[in-house]
Amino acid sequence: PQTAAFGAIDLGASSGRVIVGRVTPDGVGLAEVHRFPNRPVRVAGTLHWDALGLYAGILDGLRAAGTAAGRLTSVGIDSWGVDFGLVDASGALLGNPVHYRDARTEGVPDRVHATVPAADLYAATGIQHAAFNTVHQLVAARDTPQFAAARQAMLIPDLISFWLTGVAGTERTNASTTQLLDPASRDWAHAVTDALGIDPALFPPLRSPGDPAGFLLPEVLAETGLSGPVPVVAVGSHDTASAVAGVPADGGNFAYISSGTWSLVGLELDAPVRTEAARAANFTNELGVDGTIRYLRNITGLWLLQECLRQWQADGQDVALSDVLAEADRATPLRSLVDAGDDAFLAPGGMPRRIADACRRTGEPVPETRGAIVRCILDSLALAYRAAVADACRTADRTVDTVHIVGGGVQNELLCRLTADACGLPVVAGPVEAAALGNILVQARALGIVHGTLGDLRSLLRGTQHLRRYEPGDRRPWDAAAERLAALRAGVPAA
Ligand code: LFR
Repeated sequence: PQTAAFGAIDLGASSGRVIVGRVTPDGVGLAEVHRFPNRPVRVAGTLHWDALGLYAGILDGLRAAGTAAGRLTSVGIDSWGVDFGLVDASGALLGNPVHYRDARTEGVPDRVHATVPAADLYAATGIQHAAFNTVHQLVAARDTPQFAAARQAMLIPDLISFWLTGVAGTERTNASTTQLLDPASRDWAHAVTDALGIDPALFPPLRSPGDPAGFLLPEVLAETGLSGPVPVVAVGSHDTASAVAGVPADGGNFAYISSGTWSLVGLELDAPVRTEAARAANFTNELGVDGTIRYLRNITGLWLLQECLRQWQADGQDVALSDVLAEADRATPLRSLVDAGDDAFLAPGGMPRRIADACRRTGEPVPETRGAIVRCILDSLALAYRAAVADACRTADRTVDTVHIVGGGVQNELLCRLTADACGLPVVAGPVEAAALGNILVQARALGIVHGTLGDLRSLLRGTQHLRRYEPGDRRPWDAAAERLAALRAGVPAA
């Protein structure tokens, strides 16, 4: 059978990867050929992404991909959502893209809502309220000299694609995270852009997963040693869209957790749900591959754990992730709970102290040891997942029989087990590299190596990827804990 090698560029909040996927009509095998750190840089008071550093890592990765695979059939790019670079009339990047964790959007949502009330914004876009949404970042940026010089705004994967090919476009799954797109028409929400005075033509023309996105430029081929022509394919360029495409589900009754720095928890739907109940529950309707809707809630995911680890290491403790997970496994279950979705945990720095502060504020026992802190994080995350799955099912009028966990969090066995217990549902964990797999399968279909629906693509994953199943245990302690968490979120002191 025909084998083809596809390059997936997958940029995450803490690292970037270039992965080669070998695809046959029967399945897909992956090899990570290069991984590089993604280190946000604070300069002159603003937190930035190091766009050129990332691009250099991508070129190194493409070179390694060529060495590993000989030829690449095509390349696809996905990354986190919402952020963008401003580009001038000559195509030059104006400054480094600002990180969504930067404080520039503070107070901006109120200004936006004064023009377009939050309920109208939701009705038009279906996107959950978050200060970091592109709409708020654009309003925060638009009085700057940089913005005055800008002709285009390119979302991160589109910017990388532009640098690799010279062709500008805006891929729809990621465009949906701007909170400026209508998920039903899949075009810009003109009532919103008009009201806010944002010209949608600032974004290059829309394109969908599977659409051609140009060819690697001669200078890129020369830098990487790849032999051309190498087409670039628009994939689900929002990493979560590619990750959901990479969920190895069999049938439709599943919830998913895309578990990385963030946890994105929800359902795949055919049509957006923009009811008042959905808005109150802060569910988003992002676009997925093949016209699907990713109906999900953002939960501050392993960020809490990553930041604690970073703090302990900065404090000089010689400690690794596996150590703190073992300590957490031995710690008392469900002793201290926090609201893992609290905005108080969004910014970097001092995370162990902020978790202790949150417990103190709500009258929860203050966790004193590393094990207790990490247990608090994992128990709280599992409860947040349970609530998100339940709220998604309630507001979308659906039932599920399985929870799929994909992404780096799959490697956290304790969290997978706690999630099964908390949800009272079997968890299927894997694959770790769902985003790269979703990216690669969409390319492979565009190039005619595999065929069919999203369901057909997913069936290729079930045979070839390592999956682990966790059966739920006793649900009663979790029912009680969920009530306790709901009370502390509502500000009712613990009994
Ligand atoms: C995950 C993710 C989320 C998005 C957040 C910020 O990597 O893409 O889906 O809400 O990052 O862009």
